[in-house]
Amino acid sequence: MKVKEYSKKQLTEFYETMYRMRRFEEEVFEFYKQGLMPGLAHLYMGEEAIATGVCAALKNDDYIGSTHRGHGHLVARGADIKRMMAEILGKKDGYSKGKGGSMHIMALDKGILGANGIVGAEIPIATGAAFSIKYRGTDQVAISFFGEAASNQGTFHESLNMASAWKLPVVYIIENNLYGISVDIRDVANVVDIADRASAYGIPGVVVNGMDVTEVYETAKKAIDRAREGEGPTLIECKTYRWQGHHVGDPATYRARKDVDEKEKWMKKCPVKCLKEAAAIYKKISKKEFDQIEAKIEEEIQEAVQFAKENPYPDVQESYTDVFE
Ligand SMILES: Cc1ncc(C[n+]2csc(CCOP(=O)(O)OP(=O)(O)O)c2C)c(N)n1
Repeated sequence: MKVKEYSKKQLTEFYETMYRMRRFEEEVFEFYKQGLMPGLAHLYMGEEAIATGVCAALKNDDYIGSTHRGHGHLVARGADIKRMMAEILGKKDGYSKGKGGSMHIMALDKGILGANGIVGAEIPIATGAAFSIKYRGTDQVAISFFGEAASNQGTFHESLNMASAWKLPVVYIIENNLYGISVDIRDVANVVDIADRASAYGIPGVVVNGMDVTEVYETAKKAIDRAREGEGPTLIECKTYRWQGHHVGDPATYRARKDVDEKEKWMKKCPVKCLKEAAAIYKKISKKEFDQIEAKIEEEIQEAVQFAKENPYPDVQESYTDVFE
């Protein structure tokens, strides 16, 4: 990890963002275990470096197409964690007025064009946003985050072809955590690196260590700058792992059968822990400063938990608003 060349300010921002995501989701998992949460949530734990690194390279008015595993994308864009928590508990002041839950958090003020329960749907949405940018002649960029399984969907191939042919300002980020629910990507794709598929569309394809926030940031920055300058899309594959099952209710026994050490091996590369260790080795952030950062975030998280719990459920009449008739 290249922390040596980074300023204390930048490293602090990376750490704060990743730590906030991690603590946020630990509380979401608790909600589920306590039976407080209607429905499910797909946790981003383990993948924090990806959204953090990519979003650090964006401007405020850029767009994001997010997924069913979207908490990290929202936190990285500075979304209000109180409103996120309230949404997850189905409460009135949640981002989608409590009607969408974890998989349908929309935060247009942060450029988030919606989390999405339909696998692969965020790819044409972000591509469409990139088309609108080109059409309007602004210097914005659209990011599409999606999993490796989504790269087997037709939407992936159609979008990359169109974005390449029209040189659209979009960057495609594959969060390759190896499994699509319980299906191992190695059983359903005959390529080692999905980034290789970029060559079929005449665009750059890059593989990065998705556990290293500095590597993700540097690669994303190059691709984003390239898109902003009108040179078209890039496909970036981030190799990563999710700590939990596919969703909060999945014990992920399929992983244990394949390789008992797999989770342990990946957890040693924890993006939050590794950044903390590297920043300490290079004396960029002291132990006392880390304690202060963590205490500040803990306070924010506890406030969000309390807000979400105390926030009322929406009025029953709300079920008739914001719907197509
Ligand atoms: C179009 C569609 N097909 C299938 C599903 C069911 N489904 C939900 S998540 C998922 C796996 C997604 O895997 P991936 O894209 O790699 O993302 P990850 O969950 O690993 O982050 C599937 C098949 C769905 N929601 N939408």
